[in-house]
Amino acid sequence: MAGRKTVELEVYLDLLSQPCRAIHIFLNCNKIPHKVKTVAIRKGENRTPEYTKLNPMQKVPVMVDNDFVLTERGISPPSSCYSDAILKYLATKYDVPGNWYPRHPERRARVDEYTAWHHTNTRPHAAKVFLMEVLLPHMTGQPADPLKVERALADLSDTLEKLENMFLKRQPFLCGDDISLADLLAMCELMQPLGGGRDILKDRPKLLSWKSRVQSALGDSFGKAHTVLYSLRDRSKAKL
Ligand SMILES: N[C@@H](CCC(=O)N[C@@H](CS)C(=O)NCC(=O)O)C(=O)O
Repeated sequence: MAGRKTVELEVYLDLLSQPCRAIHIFLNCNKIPHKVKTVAIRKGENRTPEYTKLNPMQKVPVMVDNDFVLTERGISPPSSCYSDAILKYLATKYDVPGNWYPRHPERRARVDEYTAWHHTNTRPHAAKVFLMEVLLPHMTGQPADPLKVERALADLSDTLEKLENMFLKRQPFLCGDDISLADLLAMCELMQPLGGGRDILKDRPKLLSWKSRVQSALGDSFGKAHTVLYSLRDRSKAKL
């Protein structure tokens, strides 16, 4: 029928943003019909009057499901911000396999337990390495400060150890035997330093095996969402 709206779910994303990639992967992996509207942060598209009306916090991601607008409210890293509201909404509303965000109270609480921890650990610590090595040098034209990078890497290392020794101690995925929103959010964050050519998982066999389990559970959607980050990595390698 002419003019009939077929796609009602819209997401506003910049694939250089970690939580945006998590949403992109989740939607594609679960074949949820949606439309992507690209908001390029580097071009200031998150600060236009039109976008500010949609999300006064001027952040990505944003989801619009019919008339329901869900924005990610947060302050820039390294402060805490909350990137899981959209994913939890999508997993609850759409018919996706139960492993993503289990309905069983205890299993769901395990995912919530990780995502609460994520916002003050995995997210700010991995983001800070990217900030120091990629964003700040790009914005100021000055090289990264080695001391600040070293401090950021030490914080991140502490987080990686907790992921290995607590969350993955006796199970293949962060919250149990199958992939959940926790693994998706965590992996998208841990990929971010790669944009500066830094593979933070390369000397950590336990995390590398987890990464390959996560990647095979996500299939093509993982590579697709990371294409832009991979080109940034290739450009930064070319500079070294
Ligand atoms: N609460 C959000 C925060 C979103 C957020 O910090 N988005 C960043 C990209 S990852 C952003 O939009 N930054 C643009 C800016 O601060 O100008 C989340 O964790 O998803």
